[in-house]
Amino acid sequence: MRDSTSTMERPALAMAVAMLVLASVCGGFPGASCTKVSYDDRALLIDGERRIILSGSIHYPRSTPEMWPDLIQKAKDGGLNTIETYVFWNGHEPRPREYNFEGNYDIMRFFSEVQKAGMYAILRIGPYVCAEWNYGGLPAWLRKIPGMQFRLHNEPFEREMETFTKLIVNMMKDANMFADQGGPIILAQIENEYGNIQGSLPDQESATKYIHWCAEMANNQNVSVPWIMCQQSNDLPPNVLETCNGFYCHDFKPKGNMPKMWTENWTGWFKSWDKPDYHRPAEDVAYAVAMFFQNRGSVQNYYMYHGGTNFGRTSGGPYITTSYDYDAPLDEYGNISQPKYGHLKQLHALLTSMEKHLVYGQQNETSFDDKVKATKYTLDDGSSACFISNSHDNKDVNVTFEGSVYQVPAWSVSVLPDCKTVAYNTAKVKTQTSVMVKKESAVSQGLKWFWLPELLEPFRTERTGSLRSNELLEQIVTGADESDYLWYKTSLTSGAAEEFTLYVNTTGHELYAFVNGKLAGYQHSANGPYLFQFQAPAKLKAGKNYISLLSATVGLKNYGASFELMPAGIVGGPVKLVRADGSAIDLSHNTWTYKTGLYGESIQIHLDRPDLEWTFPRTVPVNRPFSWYKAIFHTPAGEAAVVVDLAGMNKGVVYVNGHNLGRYWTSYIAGDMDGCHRCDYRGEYKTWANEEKCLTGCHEIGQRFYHVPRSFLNAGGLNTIVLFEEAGGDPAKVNFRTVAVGPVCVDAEKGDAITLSCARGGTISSIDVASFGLAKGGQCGAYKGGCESKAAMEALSAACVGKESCTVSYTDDFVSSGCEGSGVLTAQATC
Ligand SMILES: *[C@@H]1O[C@H](CO)[C@@H](O)[C@H](O)[C@H]1NC(C)=O
Ligand SMILES: *[C@@H]1O[C@H](CO)[C@@H](O)[C@H](O)[C@H]1NC(C)=O
Ligand SMILES: *[C@@H]1O[C@H](CO)[C@@H](O)[C@H](O)[C@H]1NC(C)=O
Ligand SMILES: *[C@@H]1O[C@H](CO)[C@@H](O)[C@H](O)[C@H]1NC(C)=O
Ligand SMILES: *[C@@H]1O[C@H](CO)[C@@H](O)[C@H](O)[C@H]1NC(C)=O
Ligand SMILES: CC(=O)N[C@H]1CO[C@H](CO)[C@@H](O)[C@@H]1O
Repeated sequence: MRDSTSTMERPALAMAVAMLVLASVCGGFPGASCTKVSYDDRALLIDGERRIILSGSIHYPRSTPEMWPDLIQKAKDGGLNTIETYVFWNGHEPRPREYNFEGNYDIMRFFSEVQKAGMYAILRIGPYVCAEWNYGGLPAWLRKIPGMQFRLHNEPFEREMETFTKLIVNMMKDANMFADQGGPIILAQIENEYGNIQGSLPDQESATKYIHWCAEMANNQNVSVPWIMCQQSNDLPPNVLETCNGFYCHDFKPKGNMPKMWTENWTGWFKSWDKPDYHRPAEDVAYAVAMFFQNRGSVQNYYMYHGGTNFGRTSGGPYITTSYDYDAPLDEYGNISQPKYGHLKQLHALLTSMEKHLVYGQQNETSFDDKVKATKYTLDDGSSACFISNSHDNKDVNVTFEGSVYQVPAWSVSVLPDCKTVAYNTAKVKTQTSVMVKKESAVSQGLKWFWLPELLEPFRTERTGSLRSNELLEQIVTGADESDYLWYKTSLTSGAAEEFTLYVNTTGHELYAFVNGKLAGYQHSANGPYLFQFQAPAKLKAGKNYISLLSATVGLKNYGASFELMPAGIVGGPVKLVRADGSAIDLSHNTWTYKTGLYGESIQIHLDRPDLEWTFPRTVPVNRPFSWYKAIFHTPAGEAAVVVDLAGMNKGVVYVNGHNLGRYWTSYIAGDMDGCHRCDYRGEYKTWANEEKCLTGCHEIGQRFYHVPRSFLNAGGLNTIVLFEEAGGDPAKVNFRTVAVGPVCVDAEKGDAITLSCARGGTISSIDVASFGLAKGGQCGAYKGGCESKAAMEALSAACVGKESCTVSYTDDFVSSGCEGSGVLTAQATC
């Protein structure tokens, strides 16, 4: 063990050492073109040149290797120069020293795809990553190691963390992935958002020792690129760089000689089963990014650029959905989400064109009031680039700057690459909105369902489990999170038949209770407290009786101080049989036997082994808990993304051709929130304190559609879908859909070229609207009213119908049609 206190006493020396490492001659790797990465107070220096970094997060396990090249290329086409990802420890090391680098965990393949695309990479090892990922990425088996305390100064945790960090670093080194080896990696991260929780940890001295140990350990890896820590202002070790996470980071001030870096600019927000969908308006994301660069930011990353899917058992929370769409510029399926993608792409192109001004220019600010200012970046050659920002929530302003008047709408930034002409305003979205629709595929017709009951008997009655105890044990530690399910079973002898209420105090997340093999009741906890008191009628017979409790988790907590200690399952109980008169039999200290997982999991039903005898009943049992269903289906034609609609099901897991697509919980209806009823991009975007806005899907199924990546399907062939339905549903309603562009809409002002486009494959079938004065915040596809411009309607219809895309200039004819108004024309077409 390293004595980290001695480092703390020598910050200056440590810093000098860090600088020395960064400054050391790069190379020693024959044949590779080595790139030196260093930094100053303005920017990262790549081979001595200050650069701006426009980065986007794509988490490799949340898509498939077949999707990676397309996602990375779309990020590049969208104007980014860097891809950032966390590293997912519990995915790579599911059991101690048993590693997985296959399929969507093939991290080396992901980094070579980034390299092939000619982009930089940011390697965020963590290995605690939060990320709405199961247990924040930490393996649950760590909890079985004696003396283990997560994210504090203790030998077991630091040893395991160092072992994994070294493994990843050495894999990257062996493949020459670091910049000085000719590879794409320009930054590496250790730990993650520790500063957010450090103050709430039980042992402050241990916490500070730990975070300094992290920095020291990371620097000892000699990776030749700077190590960063995000959200670590209060106790920043000397040899790492600090970065900011949040919806806005323009007011963030790094300490000392460091550039202003933003590792997580949240493009949207994650979804939970009980919540509607979050949307962060494109105007506001663009505002935040422009403000960041206006205020000397130079390294910025979109969290997420592509969110993707929580396949298998990877979603965290609990209660994070299988979809991790995040309202990102690339949607869950990897399709471009418009207008966000296009609106940001235009901004990236401008920022890139202004790069020299931003990182070398002399900065000069003019304030008009406390929320309106112009910033000018001037180079020695006299050329300059400017921003004018207006941070008022609802006050548009006219600014006189260098002799010209500029109208700057509330909550927006204008970008003037030559300090004269406004090339872009963050609030004026010129990119079309594309509404994606899910069209039912012909392959859904006549699906025939096979059925198999989950074999419950062994765990409900005689069979002894894998473990025995006189205590009611915590589920995460007991089962090491090998399955969502843990059986607790006990027996008792009764002198006579008697009626009770079975009472179980559990920390969640779900509980099924069986009395003598019969299901007595089911309950799940509410998102948040998770603790609940289960009650169900229980009839005992004279003689031996069995009480079996099946506890299920729905993704483990990933955030908060000591998040790992948040229990799951029936920790200590009590479990009681209560009589009508209130007297009770306490079963809490009975002998309980334990068994992890379902029978179907143990024989891997999802792999559809030929020796398994499915029944093919005339009427498939419906609303029957603990059922396995199977059907064969054809691959939908074409290239469009495929989803499966599970609206008729209840709660369970869905597999296609043996791939676990994730948990489904279609009986969970999203609640109502005020945010469903307001959407003004102006003003700070928040996802807490009941200040949400721009939500959709209140009162709708939390997640109805589940992504079936094309690479999981047999092109042109037959496929198998297997459902494990835990709570009782109806497979007859299951259908497959393909994702296509439906209605498209665009706003235009005089002088603009109006472009409408159906993505690959589709053509415009009709122009539905071409009007002035349509209310802002209306829904594309449902626009009505306004004052129609006949001329615009005719011009667009002539140019667009039957075409994949079309461009029409907004001419004077359009306005002379008798419409008064703002001059903003809205066009809506159907693909
Ligand atoms: C890092 O470099 C130092 C100094 O050259 C060396 O002593 C150390 O062994 C290296 N560590 C690793 C992990 O390569
Ligand atoms: C969605 O992405 C897939 C994969 O790149 C592509 O084949 C498909 O054409 C895209 N669909 C749309 C509507 O852009
Ligand atoms: C900065 O702006 C102020 C106020 O507009 C002006 O007086 C000053 O000359 C400017 N400096 C530079 C270097 O442009
Ligand atoms: C800004 O100037 C324009 C053009 O003169 C005018 O129509 C508008 O009302 C002004 N806006 C504000 C907020 O003063
Ligand atoms: C239920 O369990 C929780 C957590 O284990 C415990 O804090 C609480 O006191 C228990 N409640 C009752 C009524 O026993
Ligand atoms: C978790 C986190 O970092 N939250 C921060 C996100 O950004 C907002 C606005 O900058 C902060 O208020 C939050 O604390």
